[in-house]
Amino acid sequence: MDGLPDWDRCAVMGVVNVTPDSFSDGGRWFDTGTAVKHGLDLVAQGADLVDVGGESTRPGAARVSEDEELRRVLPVVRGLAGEGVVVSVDTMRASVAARALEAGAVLVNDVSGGLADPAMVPVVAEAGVPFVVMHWRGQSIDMNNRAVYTDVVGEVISELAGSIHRAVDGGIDPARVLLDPGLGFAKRAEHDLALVAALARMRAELDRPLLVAASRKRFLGRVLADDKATAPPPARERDAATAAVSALASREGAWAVRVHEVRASADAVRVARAVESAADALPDTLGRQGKTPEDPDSAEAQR
Ligand code: PMM
Repeated sequence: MDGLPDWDRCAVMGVVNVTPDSFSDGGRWFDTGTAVKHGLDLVAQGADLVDVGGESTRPGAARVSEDEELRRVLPVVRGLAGEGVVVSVDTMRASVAARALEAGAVLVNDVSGGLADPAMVPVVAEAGVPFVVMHWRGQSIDMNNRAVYTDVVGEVISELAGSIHRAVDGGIDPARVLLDPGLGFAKRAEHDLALVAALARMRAELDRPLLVAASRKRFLGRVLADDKATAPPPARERDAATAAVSALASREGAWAVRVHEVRASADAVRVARAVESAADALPDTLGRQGKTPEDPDSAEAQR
């Protein structure tokens, strides 16, 4: 991705939520010092970049004020960037994105894909930084009411295509647009699973790098609960399931996974990369590595 280091595998984006109320880690990294230390710990555990956010987007969450979001995010971005960390800012506000970029962030992650704030696309275009466009159907306060689809994969692809258009029309270099299916945002568990199953199609049809953010989300709780009568495990007991999605996403060619617990996903993407290299080296009857000696058309067989 233009403007970022070149990772030769799926990257791992560690999450630092400077919020009192995020669904899985709200309140844990709420003061600047703790948040910066946590970001550095995530890098030590294998994160390639760190996503800093100051506003919870869990279902039902109300917005925080701009001043409060700035107060939470800026010192943490500054602290991490000052230590050489590749920082992205998770915000729907253009003003917060602009100030975070000044403070050292190098990527803007907007869960609304530019829809929440009309000033966002111009700010990102002017800064010339990579922009994550997530599939989004409206603010978290009532997003669950919008989890209605007849063909979730087709609709998410076409709505994301609309967001790409708006971003590019607004001056953002298409080479700097990243896409995210928005797992858990106006989606039920079956929608999230269908989207994870369709990552390759999404990549093929939209032809942009994908960020996959399954970390600790409800659909994983639902899968682990096994049946509807069993309570899902709490968010912090969904990290192994998250790492499983990281391996799958990596195998489907995702650009990055966004996770709260980094170590397991850092291992997962490295294993997926090693398997991919091994697959590339296999003689392949379809001819990916040239024809095998047994192939009647091969030079060997014709001798
Ligand atoms: N999910 C959350 C926050 N930011 N950003 C992107 N690009 N994709 C997501 O799915 C996403 C996000 C939800 O809250 P969390 O920070 O606790 O994961």
